[in-house]
Amino acid sequence: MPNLILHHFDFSPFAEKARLVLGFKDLAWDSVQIPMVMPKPDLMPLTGGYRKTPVLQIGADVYCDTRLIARELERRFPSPTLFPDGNRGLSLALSHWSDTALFEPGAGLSMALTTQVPEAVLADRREFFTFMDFSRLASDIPHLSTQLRANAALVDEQLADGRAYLLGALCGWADITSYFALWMARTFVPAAQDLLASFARTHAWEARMRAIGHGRRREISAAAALETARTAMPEPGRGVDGSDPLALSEGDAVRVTPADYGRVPVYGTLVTLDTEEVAVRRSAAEVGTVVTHFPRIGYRIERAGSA
Ligand SMILES: N[C@@H](CCC(=O)N[C@@H](CS)C(=O)NCC(=O)O)C(=O)O
Repeated sequence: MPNLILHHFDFSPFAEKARLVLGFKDLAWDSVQIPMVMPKPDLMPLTGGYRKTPVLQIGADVYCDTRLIARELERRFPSPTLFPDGNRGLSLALSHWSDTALFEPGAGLSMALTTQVPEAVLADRREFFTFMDFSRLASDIPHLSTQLRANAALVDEQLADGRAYLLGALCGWADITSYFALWMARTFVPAAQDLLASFARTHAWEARMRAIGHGRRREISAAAALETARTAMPEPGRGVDGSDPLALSEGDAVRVTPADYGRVPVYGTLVTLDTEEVAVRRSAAEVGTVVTHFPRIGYRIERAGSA
């Protein structure tokens, strides 16, 4: 199998999820640091326009969005499992809660209060994070603080019986996807230390999560990652589910667009469509032919005039 290449930047909270999965599975991986704002000229040939962080590249296959990155790493490296005790569906469903209810108030507070994020990044995110009302951010600090605290309290309640991890004795995706939002709050929101101070069990759990580490990481250049894509063949697609309500067929020209924020469409030829994933084949001079994969949940798929 080609090397795992994570396109990310160290400050990215969503990338922290992916790094922890790599650590949890004790994997060796290559790291490509990408810019925190557009333009991202070495990433676009791989993704076809998707700009969010992180992106996982395996040869000529490009996996966008942590929800799919987790599934794909689990498929290729099943042990140790991210879904212990038969909790796969529940764990994956929890991503939505952590990416919105737990993450968004912390993200709002970090935009309002951080001194660490450069002005160019703040300016970019004002346009990009369409789920935030920047005009009332300053006056919303108390409200956002309550939302962060009330959602973090759910983590603490879950740990109330003394269990080590959210779903029991074993760590998994439920922990990783919940932890990343608290990692962000603690990293970027100085007031988070006070806001979360009474959650002693959560604090101890966070230390266990930090101890997972990031696996075996090596820095490589973006040029090397593009070369890897250019010299690899994408994996065969899984085909199109005939009972899918969109009634699309393999080979159809489609566009795939995040349904939440950063709604940039990616155009390509459909190779996989099922309830887990949508994948399109595309070509670009820098990478040759690649397949770009997205999770099904949270993405809109439409027919396109041309691929
Ligand atoms: N649903 C995506 C969300 C990723 C996301 O919003 N990442 C942030 C960084 S933590 C981002 O893309 N920011 C804009 C950028 O990196 O250009 C996922 O789970 O990967």
